[in-house]
Amino acid sequence: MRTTTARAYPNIALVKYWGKADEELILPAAGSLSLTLNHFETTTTVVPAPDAETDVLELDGALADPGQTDRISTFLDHVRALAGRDDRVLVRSRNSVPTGAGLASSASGFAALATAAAAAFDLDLAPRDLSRLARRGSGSACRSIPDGIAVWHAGDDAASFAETVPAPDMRMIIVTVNRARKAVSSREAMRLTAATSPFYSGWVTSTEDYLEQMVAACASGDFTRIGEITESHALRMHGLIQSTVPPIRFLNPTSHAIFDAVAEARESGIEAYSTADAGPNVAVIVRPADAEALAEKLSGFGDVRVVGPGPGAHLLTADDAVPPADAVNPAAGEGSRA
Ligand code: 2P0
Repeated sequence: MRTTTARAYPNIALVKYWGKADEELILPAAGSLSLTLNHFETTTTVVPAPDAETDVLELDGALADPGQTDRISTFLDHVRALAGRDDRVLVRSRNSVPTGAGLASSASGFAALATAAAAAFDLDLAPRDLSRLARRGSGSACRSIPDGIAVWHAGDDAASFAETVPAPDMRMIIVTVNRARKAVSSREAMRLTAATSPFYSGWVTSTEDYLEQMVAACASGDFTRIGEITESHALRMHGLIQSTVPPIRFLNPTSHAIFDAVAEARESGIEAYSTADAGPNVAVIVRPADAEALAEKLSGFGDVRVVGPGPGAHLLTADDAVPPADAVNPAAGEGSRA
């Protein structure tokens, strides 16, 4: 075993994942397609701790709470099973935005952890197998393993991985409306949707249809069709989520105002389309040449940032290792070596 460091970026889906076919294996009910960003990264160092009895997680310079540590420990059990080893590890992870603050993402977190942990345990995984491993941490994490625009296939455990697909260059404008931690997790909200929405089966079949159209639109470089599907599918997802019992609403009035402003921009000749995940923040896809002008128009709604297609998860050198919590904050590491 060795100490390793990896970096991964969040992804935003243009065809959304919302619902599982298998909770244990984290298999999606339908495929999805996303753009991996080149900002908001997570960097994670895995340090072998052969004498420790439990895994330890340091998150953003402080010891993580037991719930977060249990979740990564369960994930690390999959890595240990693949490696045929029982070693515990110390995980140091740092997000470029605070965890739980709207944009910090389980996708970048588990993609970075999967990449660092696989290398720490000397696993030599093919890209698709690394994507399958990341999926076990959080479904959307499998899409942050490959570069750029990635499709995550529905299917059984062997078939359900993400891979890059050809697509035209584009930019995404992230409009951060609210940085608060969301009231309901995606995982819980997905479960409630499958259990209570009368529209769920229609959602699954129509997602498969849209994904097929989206892959074709990406291959032919048809930005207009990519955008139409993106915005329509996002609104369908939010309609579906609002149809749960009890209802869940992630979009707020500012989110709706941004969708309206983007529609107005389209009327005035800037072709752009909106999407939003399980929260009020809005992501807008736009052609590269129009990105700065549209970002300026949207700047009144919140923090705006223009991002582009980013790299898949990758290993870094020892120079990039995340420092120990007690080096960042002397009080935070107390107890971590008990
Ligand atoms: C997506 N989301 O496709 C959708 C759209 C949020 C809204 O994937 O239970 O954190 O860990 O597999 O990956 C968020 O779900 O859920 C998500 P788990 P995950 O990006």
